[in-house]
Amino acid sequence: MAERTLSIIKPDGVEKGVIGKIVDRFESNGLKIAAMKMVHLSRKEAEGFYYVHRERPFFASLVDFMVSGPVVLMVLEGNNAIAKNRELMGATNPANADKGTIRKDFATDIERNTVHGSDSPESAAFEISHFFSATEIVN
Ligand code: IDP
Ligand code: MG
Repeated sequence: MAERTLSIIKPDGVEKGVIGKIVDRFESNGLKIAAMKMVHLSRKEAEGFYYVHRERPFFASLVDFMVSGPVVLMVLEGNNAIAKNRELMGATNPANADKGTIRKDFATDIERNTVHGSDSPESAAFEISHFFSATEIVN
């Protein structure tokens, strides 16, 4: 089923200079870039994006990290894009991530884990609309 999902290359991924390598993983595995922009998130944007995690003990630190430098926001499109992106990303904690996944290869730790990917159709719809207007996404 053709689907869209939100991907973020987090500040550690931009800082490490692996934007191109990460985009290549997506394009080489059947995911098309339907929208893309580099931005430096405001605290308000980052807090709104991670609203579901607001009660978690790591929330404040996570928001600090996400506003610490620029990020690359992307809409990825393809068959089962949500699950496919999560598979390419690997586990949240890179120590537990499978070989060959983005987080295994590039992440620093459970917080600075290089990429974000939506985890359900509902979160994908919320997250895409949080950062992109309809006219910014190509068909
Ligand atoms: P996910 O990104 O794999 O979906 P979530 O549980 O949704 O993982 O957590 C969102 C983000 O919060 C993670 O990607 C990571 O950056 C950060 N995070 C998650 N768990 C921890 C933790 O235990 N300590 C610090 N940061 C965490
Ligand atoms: Mg998540």
